[in-house]
Amino acid sequence: MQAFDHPFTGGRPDHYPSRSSLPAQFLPRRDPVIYAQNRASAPVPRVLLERYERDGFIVLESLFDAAEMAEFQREFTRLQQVPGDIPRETVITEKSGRDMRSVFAIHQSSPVFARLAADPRLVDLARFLLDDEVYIHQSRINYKPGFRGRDFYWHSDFETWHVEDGMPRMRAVSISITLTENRACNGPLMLIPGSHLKYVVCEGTTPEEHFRTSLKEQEVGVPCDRLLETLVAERDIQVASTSPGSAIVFDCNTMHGSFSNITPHPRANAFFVYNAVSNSVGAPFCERPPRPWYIRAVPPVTAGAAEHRTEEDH
Ligand code: 6CS
Ligand code: FE
Repeated sequence: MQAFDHPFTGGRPDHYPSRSSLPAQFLPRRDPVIYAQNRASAPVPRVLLERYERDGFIVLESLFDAAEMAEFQREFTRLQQVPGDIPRETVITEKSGRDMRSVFAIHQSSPVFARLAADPRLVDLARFLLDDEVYIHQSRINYKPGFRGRDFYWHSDFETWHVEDGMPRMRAVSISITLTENRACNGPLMLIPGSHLKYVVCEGTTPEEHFRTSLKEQEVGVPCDRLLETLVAERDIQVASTSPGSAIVFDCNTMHGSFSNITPHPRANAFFVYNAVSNSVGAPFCERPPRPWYIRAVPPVTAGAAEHRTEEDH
């Protein structure tokens, strides 16, 4: 399929058009899943690499020990208790009221989570998978409190990061660290294996300041029922239920979601999104301004990225 040329991209090719004039459909993935050339140097066993390439995600059980987890949980509790410590705009509450839903840019608000974001167990894996230097495109804690933690409807992160943040290609990976028990009952991450290999074109258009609603309840940039049914019919949903201190590593385009938490057991996960520097975000692939700094980090200024951004930002 030829790249799509929107009237507003100034001739910049869009290889993954969505929320445009195209009807809902699958487009083929045009990018590798694992970019590394030499798999012998992988920081995880080959069997996990093969599973990641096939499924679009892997779970690394007990990556962090109890002492490390205790520190992360203390820090998360602190972040909730002293809102003054973190910029107010980074706290997203549930649609229904005051309950905290997410806190963004935790790698910038918290020295503890800044250290976690830079931990070699995460960064070395991201660098390997993306075969590039990486930067944090986005970090957050999704805190699905007991009784009232609401769902995250099915979506591909890449579809949003491409359309709204200007991420050119599928060369980013999310690593989610479980801060609490992720049980089958309290709204764990659900993923559709193999979904990362297809790009789900979504209908509709991006509303103004979409992030003010999408981070509470996403209704635009989500797959239609027909395409979701097709993905699930090919390979059924898998639930990432796991203990605290595990890492769920998933490709930027893997379809995922999670249901509401009506149990007394909170489900809190920290997410770090590593983007390849060569895939630095540029102008959005929609007619809206870039999203704010705490959702879409400004990429590092390096020679390559600067040239890349200049070209992109025409
Ligand atoms: O819009 C975003 O970037 C956020 N939305 C979701 C549902 N997942 C990725 C990210 O946190
Ligand atoms: Fe997501």
